Amino acid sequence: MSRVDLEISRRSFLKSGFALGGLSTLRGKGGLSRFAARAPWYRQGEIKTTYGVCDMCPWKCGIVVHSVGGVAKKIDGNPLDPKSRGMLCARGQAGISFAEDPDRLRAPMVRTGDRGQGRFREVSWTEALDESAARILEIRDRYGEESLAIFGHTGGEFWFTDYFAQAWGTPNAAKPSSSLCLSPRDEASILTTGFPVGGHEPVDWSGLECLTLIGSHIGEDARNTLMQDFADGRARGMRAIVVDPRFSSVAAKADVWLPIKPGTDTALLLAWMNVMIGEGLYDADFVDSWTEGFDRLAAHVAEFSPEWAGPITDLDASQIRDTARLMAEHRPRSVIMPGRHVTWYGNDTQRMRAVLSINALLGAYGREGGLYFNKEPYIEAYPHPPFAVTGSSGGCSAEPGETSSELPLGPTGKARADGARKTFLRGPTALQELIAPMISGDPYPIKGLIVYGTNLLNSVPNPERTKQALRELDFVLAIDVLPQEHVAWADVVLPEASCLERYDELSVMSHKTPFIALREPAIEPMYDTKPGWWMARELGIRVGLDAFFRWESIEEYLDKRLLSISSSIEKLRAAGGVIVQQGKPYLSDFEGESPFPTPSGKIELYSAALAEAGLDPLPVYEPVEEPPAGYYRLLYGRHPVHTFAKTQNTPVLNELYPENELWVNAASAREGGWSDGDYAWLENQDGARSGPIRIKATERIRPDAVFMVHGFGQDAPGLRRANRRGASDTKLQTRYRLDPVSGGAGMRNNFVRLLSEV
Ligand SMILES: Nc1nc2c(c(=O)[nH]1)N[C@H]1C(S)=C(S)[C@@H](COP(=O)(O)OP(=O)(O)OC[C@H]3O[C@@H](n4cnc5c(=O)[nH]c(N)nc54)[C@H](O)[C@@H]3O)O[C@H]1N2
Ligand SMILES: Nc1nc2c(c(=O)[nH]1)N[C@H]1C(S)=C(S)[C@@H](COP(=O)(O)OP(=O)(O)OC[C@H]3O[C@@H](n4cnc5c(=O)[nH]c(N)nc54)[C@H](O)[C@@H]3O)O[C@H]1N2
Ligand code: SF4
Ligand SMILES: [Mo]
Repeated sequence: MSRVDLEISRRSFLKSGFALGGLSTLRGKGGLSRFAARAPWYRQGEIKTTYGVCDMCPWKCGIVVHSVGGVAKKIDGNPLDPKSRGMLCARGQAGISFAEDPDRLRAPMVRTGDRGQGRFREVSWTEALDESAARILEIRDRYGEESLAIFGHTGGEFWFTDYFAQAWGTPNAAKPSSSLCLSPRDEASILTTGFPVGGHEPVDWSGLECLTLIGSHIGEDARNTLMQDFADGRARGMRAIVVDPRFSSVAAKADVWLPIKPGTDTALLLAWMNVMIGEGLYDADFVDSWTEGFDRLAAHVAEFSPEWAGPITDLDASQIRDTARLMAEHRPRSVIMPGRHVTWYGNDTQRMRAVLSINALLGAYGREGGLYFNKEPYIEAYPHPPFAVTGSSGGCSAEPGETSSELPLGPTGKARADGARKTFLRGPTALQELIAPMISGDPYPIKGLIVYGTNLLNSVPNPERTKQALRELDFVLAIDVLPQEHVAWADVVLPEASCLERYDELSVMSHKTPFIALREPAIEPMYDTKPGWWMARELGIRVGLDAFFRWESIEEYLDKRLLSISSSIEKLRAAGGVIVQQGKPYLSDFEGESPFPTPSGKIELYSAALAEAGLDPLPVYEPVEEPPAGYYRLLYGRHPVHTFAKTQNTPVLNELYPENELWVNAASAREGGWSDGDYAWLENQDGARSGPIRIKATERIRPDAVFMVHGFGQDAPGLRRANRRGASDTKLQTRYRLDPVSGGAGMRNNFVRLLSEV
């Protein structure tokens, strides 16, 4: 942290301490905390209960927040919420610690040093917003609306990436949760079944008899609902098959673990189909009624026997055959869970098509204990003039009614700059593909960037290229709660109030039981922070978009929307924070109508759309590049108490897991002369380095790969607990392979070696 920054934070720290009744300063001296220790929080005054939606990860569990005297004290799961069902994961419980992080951004700031130096001066909201508006108008006048890119994720992304972007007229709005996460899965699903998988993976857990996971690690991927569902399923005797190069937490709890060679899953999936079809184990009635192209698929997989796949996947042919039989034995109450983070090797849409085809062979779609049909809740949007741009930035929470594959045109007639038309077939705007145009100006210049709740230098591969883009841009606006690495590169920084301190857009969730949930403030915004909806509106009005921001207050906005379902904020509160609607989950609910909105009205095992585009109409196994001698493939994933790169500095979560480790196969570690607990530096195939990171020598990973938890190794001095702890997977991902169907960035094509010093 520079001297200037320290100066500022000390000043605002004292100011805010007094604003909170001196709480934080007294706590530091042990004054109030000694007193408070005697009375438990629930006896310290009147308890105020408010409803909310957890923002500690993108899963959006419903919460109930209890506060006393304007201070949040405890967060519980909302028992009426279909996602939390009264429970939360560790990160959800830590929401208060996240909000009370003393390193939070505290006031609007304008840059005084060079980009990247992190030198700012505090300014008023009026000055920060006037400056931002003037700069983006300047860009529009010189280059057009399209020249402003807007990235967003996390909580209030709707206000910027969806609403502001479409009103303003830029098709270059993107979410990391699309092309760096789930777009191959959802594009595969749209091609195959006509609809995306959707935000909540539609596994009908209550009657499921056999679950297969392909590299999805429930438990480390700590999505609350999934952990509950998996535990309940196992208690009922549900069988579980886990395919993962690593003995993950869920592999440890499964019936079968297949330690597959990384990057070969499509070969395994083809062999499973070969067995199911060859041995007549598939659901012939379902396939006859609801699929198209079965004969072509059958002919295609005929040569891909378990004996063919065995040496490719490094699995036994007999294990491949046995697991195919186990899956089929339980059909239709047997599914391969469509994963979530599926941008792995660049051929990901094809792998996902193979997964979905197996679910069709098992007859699982629309069947009890299989895969239900998600339904969108009914509610109207707040009335607004027609958008200048329609179409979607995609991600987990695209606005109702949008299809993720439109190619929107800006008001000046230009299409998205992410190369959708020439590089890949479909998919929402690919965030990482907007970086190159910022540097090259091709196909047209992108000169401005708004980054809302996106961890630009930790979530997007090749961060050195992103820094180059940040140097080239005319204007960068960062809206965040923490002084993350990329914030140091912004011209203007707007500090947001945390999710416990603000109203937000309603959470409108497609689900088996569609539902709508309220996020309301439990406490006042801390320091000089403001909610995202307020910032979007103030900026909108300043750039001439007043017609889109007619609402006088957020309460009026929410009440107007809720009125379309005969509700209101007051009624929603009285109902316990959640309104649950009727779903249409099973085939029988469609009374003979097709639930599959594909051109054929059926599940398209053979994709005519892919064939027409010159791409493989049936899934094909393509070998991936092998690590060079002396290098390991770099795998990465989650830790149960952290979310991406945003919680490493959260006091209670930092205490639980302060730095990541590198999983190295015990025998390979020994051969390399490394012991458990040693620290190593990592260097990738292009010479990029990160670390030092502690070695975890373990039998739980194959010898050809290493694994680390994503989100560590940050270079952000303002995050005093997280700065420079552990190693960064992102810094070692200097390259990715673009998925030609979805625009997803396959990130597991990077290799590392271990160095004892640098
Ligand atoms: N190397 C690597 N890259 C990855 C992944 C990986 O595993 N490894 N995972 C990928 C996946 S699956 C996804 S979904 C994406 C996730 O990508 P991101 O969403 O970019 O990841 P986070 O690190 O959670 O970043 C959230 C940002 O929002 C800020 N923030 C938190 N709360 C608020 C708030 O209330 N308001 C505002 N304005 N900001 C807030 C945080 O400080 C942080 O800067 O990353 C993808 N990229
Ligand atoms: N605690 C926590 N939970 C989270 C999140 C978080 O940040 N923290 N983020 C949420 C989000 S947005 C997402 S997208 C999900 C992501 O959660 P998942 O979809 O479960 O994550 P992945 O990163 O795809 O899965 C990683 C697993 O894939 C394995 N793997 C690596 N290579 C291969 C391969 O070639 N083949 C196979 N079969 N397996 C392989 C790794 O060993 C690892 O166990 O997690 C969600 N849940
Ligand atoms: S899974 Fe955990 S962190 Fe994510 S929304 Fe639910 S409680 Fe919050
Ligand atoms: Mo994700």
